[in-house]
Amino acid sequence: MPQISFSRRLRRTPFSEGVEAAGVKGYTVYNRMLLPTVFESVEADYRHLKNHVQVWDVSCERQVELRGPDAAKLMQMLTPRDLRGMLPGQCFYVPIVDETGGMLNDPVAVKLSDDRWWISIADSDLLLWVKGIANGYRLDVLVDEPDVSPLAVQGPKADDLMARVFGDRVRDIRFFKFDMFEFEGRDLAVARSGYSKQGGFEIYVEGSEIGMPLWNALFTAGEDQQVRAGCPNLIERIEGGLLSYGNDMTDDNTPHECGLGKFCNTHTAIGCIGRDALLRVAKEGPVQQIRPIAIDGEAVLPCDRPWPVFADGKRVGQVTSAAWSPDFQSNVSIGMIRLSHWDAGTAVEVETPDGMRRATVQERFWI
Ligand code: THG
Repeated sequence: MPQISFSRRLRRTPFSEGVEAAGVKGYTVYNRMLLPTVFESVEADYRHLKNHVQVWDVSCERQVELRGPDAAKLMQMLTPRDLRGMLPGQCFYVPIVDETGGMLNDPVAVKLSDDRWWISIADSDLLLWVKGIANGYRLDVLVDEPDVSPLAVQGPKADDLMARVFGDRVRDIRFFKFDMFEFEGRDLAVARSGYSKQGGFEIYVEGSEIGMPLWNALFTAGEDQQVRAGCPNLIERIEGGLLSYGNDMTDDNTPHECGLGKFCNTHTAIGCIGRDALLRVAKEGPVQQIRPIAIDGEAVLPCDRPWPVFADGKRVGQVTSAAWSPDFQSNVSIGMIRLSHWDAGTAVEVETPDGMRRATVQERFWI
């Protein structure tokens, strides 16, 4: 296979030295930055994540910082989720939509204070959209990308490892909340969140200089817990129904098509730029939606382009993420399926690169 060439445009991270020393075997590019995808093997990494604890370099989850008197107003313009009840110390998963109601990103919003927010973005150039809105509407707010790199600690032993480095107070952090913790004289936001269903934390590492010291502190503290370097795991995130922007949805999809209607309060999200468009489409309801799909047969190949889904010879959707699940002894996948065929139990066929496979729409994701 050809290799990807490295250059200044493909950004390294404050933890890249540690990631390489740990023997990273594969990367993807995310927000123009390196994101590890494999250490031992995707299956071995999966097993270790479910049994132990991993440290993930998710620096590529870049922050768009909003700072100033209009920060909260700008944040609400970006999303149909009603943010009025959101308090400092909370994180919200927020669909971001354009003027047509199309998804531009699905980040985690972090409210530091009324006039300071971080938007922890998925893989799209949200900074440009946000700067455009702030300037076009002449808002009193600064928008930039700070030197903040998230480091995730995920897995069943995450609480015990984090308590050794930051103290027992980390155990008190509730899901999608954060608190401040000191490391080498810096105050860092530590949230109970992360792109897995195994539980854990995300440390918003402010200041690249403390990246490797923190990385090393976690590995030293976790030696007897079998801590390893890891990364978002393809199998585990499909089992858990965690969506990947650019893969499972794009700006052609509304939040409702993505199953993110529960994160929309379009009627009360006054100021949201996509509000009128979403009110119109939400009235009819979506005609296609994200579904878990079990694909029969042997382990599928990697899904690097949408796989058409058919029923009775007619196209009824596509699969955009797929992997063999050792725990469920089946291929697990995420697809976008038309209304006529999205009911649980519906039999469909998926055109994979090594042939047509029988498949079944599932009632819910696996974990
Ligand atoms: N953490 C942070 N930033 C991120 C991600 C993250 N930016 C990129 C990407 N991941 C954004 N996408 C997601 C997708 C799913 C979730 C978070 C970010 C997620 N969803 C939970 C679920 O679906 O079970 C819970 C959502 C909720 O109940 O509020 O965690 O992972 N910092």
